[in-house]
Amino acid sequence: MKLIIAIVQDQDIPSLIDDLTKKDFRVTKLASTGGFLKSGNTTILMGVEEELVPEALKIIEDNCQTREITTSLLTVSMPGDTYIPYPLEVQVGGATLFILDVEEYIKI
Ligand code: 2BA
Repeated sequence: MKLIIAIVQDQDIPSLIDDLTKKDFRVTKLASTGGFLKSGNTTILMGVEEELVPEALKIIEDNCQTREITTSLLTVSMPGDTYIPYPLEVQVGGATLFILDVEEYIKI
């Protein structure tokens, strides 16, 4: 078995969870926050049999879009201790995935 950890944009979650559960994948959804943008995203945990990993990845790929986000994280220092926000454009997503081997899967 593999553990898929997927970090996904919040907007993509409703359709993604629907499609995964329709195909009988089990999913746990966690609220998370990106370190760079400091805004909310969603982390999903999925225990998946190895032969089903490609199917799970395809569903994730089909539901998770890449988006351009404009943020004003950066500030430019001006004379006289003034800081003005400087727009920064970053590309977020589709999804960031970690796929780990599961040593044991126990339900009690
Ligand atoms: P954030 O950390 O909020 O990052 C949002 C987006 O900002 C990233 O999109 C990337 O395009 C950009 N970004 C991140 N760090 C940057 C930096 N030091 N300089 C310039 N741009 C930077 P994604 O790569 O699609 O990542 C989306 C979210 O996935 C991240 O949100 C973070 O929560 C998670 N993530 C991505 N890579 C990760 C990793 N190696 N480990 C843990 N979490 C990760």
